[in-house]
Amino acid sequence: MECCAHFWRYPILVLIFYLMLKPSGLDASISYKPNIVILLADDLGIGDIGCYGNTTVRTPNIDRLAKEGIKLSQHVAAASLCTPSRTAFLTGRYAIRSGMEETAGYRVLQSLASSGGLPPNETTFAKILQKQGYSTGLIEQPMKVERAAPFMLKEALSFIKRSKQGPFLLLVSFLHVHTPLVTTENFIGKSNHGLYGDNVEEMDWMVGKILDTLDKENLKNSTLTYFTSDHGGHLEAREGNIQRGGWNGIYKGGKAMGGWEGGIRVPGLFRWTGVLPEGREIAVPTSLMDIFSTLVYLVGETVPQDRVIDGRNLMPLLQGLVQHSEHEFMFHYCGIYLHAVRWYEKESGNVWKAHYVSPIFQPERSGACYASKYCPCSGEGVTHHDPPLLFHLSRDPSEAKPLSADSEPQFYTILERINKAVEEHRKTLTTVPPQLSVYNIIWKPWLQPCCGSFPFCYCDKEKNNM
Ligand SMILES: *[C@@H]1O[C@H](CO)[C@@H](O)[C@H](O)[C@H]1NC(C)=O
Ligand SMILES: *[C@@H]1O[C@H](CO)[C@@H](O)[C@H](O)[C@H]1NC(C)=O
Ligand SMILES: *[C@@H]1O[C@H](CO)[C@@H](O)[C@H](O)[C@H]1NC(C)=O
Ligand SMILES: [Ca+2]
Repeated sequence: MECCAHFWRYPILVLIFYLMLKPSGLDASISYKPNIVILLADDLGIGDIGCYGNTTVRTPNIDRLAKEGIKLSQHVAAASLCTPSRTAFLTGRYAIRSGMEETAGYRVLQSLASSGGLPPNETTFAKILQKQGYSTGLIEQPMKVERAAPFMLKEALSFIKRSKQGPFLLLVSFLHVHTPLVTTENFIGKSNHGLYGDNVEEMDWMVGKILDTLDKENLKNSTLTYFTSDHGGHLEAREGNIQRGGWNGIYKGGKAMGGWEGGIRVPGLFRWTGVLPEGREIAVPTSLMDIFSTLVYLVGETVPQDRVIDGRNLMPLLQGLVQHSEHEFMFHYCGIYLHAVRWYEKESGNVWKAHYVSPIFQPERSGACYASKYCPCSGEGVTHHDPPLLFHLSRDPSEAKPLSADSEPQFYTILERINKAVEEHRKTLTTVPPQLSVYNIIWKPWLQPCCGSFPFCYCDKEKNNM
């Protein structure tokens, strides 16, 4: 099977995957190329973190990144599910462009485990950085293995020490805080929020160890450190009445919902001492896809010109050289269905969001799909809105009060502008072979194929074992 570059393919139980490449550009002066450390949480809610307003979960180390760097407060995942979000993150492109979004159809898959993958003609930032002489380490936590966290941490720290002459790219893909919440004894029962809180606090401890090592090795000023989550917390992850998924703070909805803010607004912290300001918050819309363009810029490369890249270089914004992000519109997909669109109106600073489709909560008004564990993207489980539900996101971040032509004089003008952007966006989409598909017209994300390795990450069908 033609699948992802071998960089991303390895058996589930292989703990660590290192790719050490010799610098290829002979004359490349690498002294100014920063090391990159990416800390990627799984299913973490934005409301679980101290520096994003949580007062009872203790995350002093993640908070330290905010204190010593930049906190993005409107950082948005390209999708509210693992695979499409991580695909977009790696490639700087909406997953629909690479066929890595769910499609609905009756097709029976021959083998779930091998039916799809990141097409080899997609370019990840890891590939580009390798070409620029970066040592690359991807460290993933194996599933459900006790003592996995300390082992994984040890590998991350030894990678840093081994690669400190630089430049290096370290991507730590936490299993935290996805169920089943494998947590070492030291942290069990220590938080105020049960096993979920324990798991968040354990991850924070791991982040702290990594930051301490960077400091100790004198790499703090030469390393760009980035912390984020692949999407929002999973509201429906419950065992009886016990919450096992994350908290999305003031934001409505969560994981697997295409448009609601809770599924896509995630923490975004950047630290690069001496280069980026410290303790600053940036509230304009930014995307997880931006890391692609940012890293490509930092290594002195240009992004691929033969395809649409949706991410934007964040450096000018992070350094405070500009006030606006380059994202005028963001498209919020649920599978292949466009559910909502965000419009950042730069002149006024207003952020609007129009929902064309939204999931039907069950029970009604519960804020999630507790009956089915995941909200669907299409079919009978969704409502189509005509006119779309429009929110003034900057004034109403909880998406509580939909606007109308009475309450918002510009109502139709705003919708017209957004509709036009959708039209233009659709023109940029090409037909690509679908990489993911399901055997039922009803979207079932837990059936999505996975090979257990990044960006396929942890599979929700594993939950059956709990
Ligand atoms: C903090 O996070 C926990 C765990 O997700 C959650 O239950 C709690 O409501 C949050 N507290 C605040 C103030 O956001
Ligand atoms: C790191 O940068 C900070 C801020 O610019 C500076 O005060 C400090 O001396 C630098 N440390 C090293 C080891 O270069
Ligand atoms: C990759 O190949 C597929 C199949 O031939 C094609 O549809 C797609 O446009 C290609 N993508 C890029 C980025 O070249
Ligand atoms: Ca996830």
